[in-house]
Amino acid sequence: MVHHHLIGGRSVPASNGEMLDVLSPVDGKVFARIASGTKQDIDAAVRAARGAFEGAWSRLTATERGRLLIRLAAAVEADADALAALESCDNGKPLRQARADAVALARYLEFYGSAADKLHGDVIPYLTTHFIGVERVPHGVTGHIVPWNYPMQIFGRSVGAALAAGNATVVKPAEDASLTILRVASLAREVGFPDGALNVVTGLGRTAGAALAAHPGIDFLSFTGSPETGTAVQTAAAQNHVGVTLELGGKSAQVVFDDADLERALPTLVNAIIQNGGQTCSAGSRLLIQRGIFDKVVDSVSERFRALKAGRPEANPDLGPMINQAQQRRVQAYLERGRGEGLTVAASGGVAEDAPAGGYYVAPAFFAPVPHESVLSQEEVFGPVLVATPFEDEAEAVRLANGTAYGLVAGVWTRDAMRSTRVGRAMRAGQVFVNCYGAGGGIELPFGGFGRSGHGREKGFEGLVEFTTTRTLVIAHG
Ligand code: TXE
Repeated sequence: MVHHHLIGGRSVPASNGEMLDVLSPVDGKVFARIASGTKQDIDAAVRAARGAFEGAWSRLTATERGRLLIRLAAAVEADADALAALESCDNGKPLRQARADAVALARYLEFYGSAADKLHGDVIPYLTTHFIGVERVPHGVTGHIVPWNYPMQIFGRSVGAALAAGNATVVKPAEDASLTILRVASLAREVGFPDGALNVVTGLGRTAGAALAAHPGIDFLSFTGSPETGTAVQTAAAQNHVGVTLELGGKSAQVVFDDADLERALPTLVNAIIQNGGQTCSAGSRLLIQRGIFDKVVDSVSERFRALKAGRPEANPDLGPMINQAQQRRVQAYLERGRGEGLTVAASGGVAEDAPAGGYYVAPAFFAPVPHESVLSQEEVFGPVLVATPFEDEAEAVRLANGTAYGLVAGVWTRDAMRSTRVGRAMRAGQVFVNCYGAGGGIELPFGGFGRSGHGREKGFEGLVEFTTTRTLVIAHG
C-alpha cells in the first residue's frame, strides 16, 4: 500500500517522487510505503494551512469548529477496529492497546471539540474612561512533530487542541508510524474539515521534520520526542521567534512506602513499565522501595516479570516488539551496560515462541538492587527495563525521586494520607499519582514536564490554552 501526503485536502506525492519503505516491527518486513517529504512539501503544506487560516477555516465560529471535531471523534470511534489493526501492524503494539489509543483519540477530539466555544477571554478593570477586553486568539499556523509511540493519542492531544483553538495545522508524523495519522486526516476530510486546516507531510525527521521546525510560516510548534531532537526543534523555533511545547520523556519513579497496599500496587508497578513495551514517555521505569519491604516487593515484582512475554500484537501479549531495530539495539545496549556495571538481574521475562523471527522483540528485564547513580537509574531506556532502589525515609525517597534530569510523572504508594499529600507535593513532576499510576494521565489532565522532560503543557483545558495567545483591546470611551 502506497501513502502520499495530505496537503490542502489532496493526496500529494513527494515533490521529488521519493518514497520510504515502512517496516512492520512485528516481522521486520516491508508492508507499506510512504512519501518522503521534502522542504518543498513542507512549504506547500504551510501555504495550504495559511490559506485555510486566512480563509474558510477562520470563517467558522468556535461552535462550528467544535462540531467538526466532534464529528471526527465519532468517525474515529466507528473506525476504531481498522485503526487499531493498522497501528498494530505499523507500530507493533498489542491490538488491545492500539484500540485503546483509537478510543482515546476519539475522546481527545470530543473533549477539545466541546471545549472550542468555552475558551473565554477577560475584561480587565482599568481607567474609568477605557474598556479593556482580552481575547484568546489562535497562534495561526501550528506545526506538530509527532513520535511513533502513541501516534493517535499525541495527534489527539496536540492537533485536536490546536484545531479547536482555531489554528490551521501541519503535522509531521514519525517515519516509523505515520499510517493512522494519515487515515484520521482523511476521515477529517470526509466529515467536512475545510481543505488546508489539517495537512500531513510524512517523511524523515532530519528532512521533513527539520524543514517544518525551521519554516518561517509556522507560528507555534508542538514537539514530542527525544531531548536531543527537542533541542534542535527549539533552536530552529528560536530563529523564527516562535514558541514551542516540548514533551521529551522521563525517568519516572514510583515510591513505595512500607505501609503501602501492595496487593493494589503490584500489578500497577509492573504494568507502568510494560505498557507499550516501556516505550512510553511517562513509563514508571524506577521503583523506589522502603528498605523494610524491599526484598518482599522485589520478589513479588520478579515473580510477575518471569511470567511476562513479548509477542505478536494480534495475540494481545504483555508487550509487542520494539518499534524498530535501532530501538531494539538501544534497549539491548542498556541491558549490556547494566550488566557491565555489575548490576543484578532479579528477573527476566521472555519472547513468545511464535514471535516472528525478523521482529524486534526484547525480553523484559528487572534489575535490583540498583544504585541511584547507575546509568539505568538515570537515563531513559524506552524499553521494558525496570530498576529498583531501596530508601530509608521520606526525605531520601523525595531526594531520589527528584534526582534525575527529568521530571515528567511520579507515583506515591502509602496508606498515610498526610504523607501522600506531603510527598506528592514535593515531587518535581508534571503529574503525580497517589495509590495509582495512570501513565500519562487522562485526556482531561494537564500533562508535561520539568527539566529535561520539556516545558509547556498539553492535554486538558490547559492544552487548549497552550495553542492560543491573547489580543488585548483597549477602547477609550470618554
Ligand atoms: O526520537 P526523535 P527517536 C525518546 C526515547 C527514544 C529516543 C529516540 O528515549 O529511545 O527518543 O527516538 C522527528 N527536526 N523518545 O529517534 O528523533 C522524527 O521524525 C525535526 C521519547 O524516534 O526525537 C519523529 O517524528 N524533527 C518520546 C520525532 O521527531 C525531527 C517519543 C521524534 O523523533 C528531527 C519518542 C529533526 N532534526 C522518542 N529528527 C516521548 N517523549 O514520548 C527527528 N525528528
